[in-house]
Amino acid sequence: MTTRLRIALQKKGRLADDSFALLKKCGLRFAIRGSGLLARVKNMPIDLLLVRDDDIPSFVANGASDIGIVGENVLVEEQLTHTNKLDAEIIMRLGFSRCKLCLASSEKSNVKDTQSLDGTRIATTYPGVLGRYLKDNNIKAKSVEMKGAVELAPSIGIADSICDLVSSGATLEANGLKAFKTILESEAVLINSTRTLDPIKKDILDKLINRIDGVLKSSETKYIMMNAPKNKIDAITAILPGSDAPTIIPLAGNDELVAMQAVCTENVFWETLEELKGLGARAILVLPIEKMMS
Ligand code: PRT
Ligand code: ZN
Repeated sequence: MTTRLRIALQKKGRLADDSFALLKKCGLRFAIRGSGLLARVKNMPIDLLLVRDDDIPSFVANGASDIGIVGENVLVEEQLTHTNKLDAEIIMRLGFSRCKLCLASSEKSNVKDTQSLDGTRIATTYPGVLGRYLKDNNIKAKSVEMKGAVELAPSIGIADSICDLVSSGATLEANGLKAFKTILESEAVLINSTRTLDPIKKDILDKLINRIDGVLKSSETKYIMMNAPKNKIDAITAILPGSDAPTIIPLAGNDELVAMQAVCTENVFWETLEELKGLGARAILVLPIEKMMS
């Protein structure tokens, strides 16, 4: 039987689509169908274990899965609330599903900042992270644990403030709440355990990590091309974000302009293009890079 690396992923929810998309960009071919718990990758010795996100850290810790993709918020919460130390750690940050765990209160509430939390009740689905924050900051507030709909707690009178995940802020606003403190910043992370991995699985994992690294780098990296005045080459080179020496190509029959091309490893914003134009660059093109390997 071939040795296969097992990756635990959220089956359905806010992390699922981006996790599947990342693996597909890494060249993994698979289909998610029906209610199955396992999906087989067709072109690599990898199986996907499709579960609820909260189970991912413990599945990785107890060996039911070799690695997993989960929100850092869930990883930290599971680490803080498990009775035994959970053997799961971050291998790589993945940059999607970014959110913040925030303290928030109603605009009419007496709780306006962290100094006014003593003696009050805070509703949350994150008792572990909230408990650690309160303890580290010596705040004497009571945590009211809920399983969901935390944003409704102040209006129904079961808490004075809440501690919940925020991404766009629309949910807080719709419930008349305002964030006054971020206690954790989170994004999707790739996790494994500290156990020694079977050498065959280790090879598969190393290959996957290299590909993920390539996908993440190429998503920010752009190829930029333009025509530029010869006397502005240095000034233009200086503002190209995260690029090495650009390629300079003469233009037939033109003594004043050259073609410049460069790989920019950081985001190229509109502001940069406006600056380039201000320096006399013309016909500026920014192209995506599909794959990278250094
Ligand atoms: O079923 P399962 O247990 O697998 O999923 P789940 O319902 O527990 O989690 P899910 O799918 O909602 O979220 C999975 C992960 O996505 C979270 O653990 C975070 O790491 C990440 N994430 C990113 C978010 C959000 N953004 C987010 N905005 N998770 C939840 N929210 C909720 C938040 O709790 C609040 O209710 O969205 C609301 C706020 O959103 P905004 O945009 O209005 O601020
Ligand atoms: Zn969950």
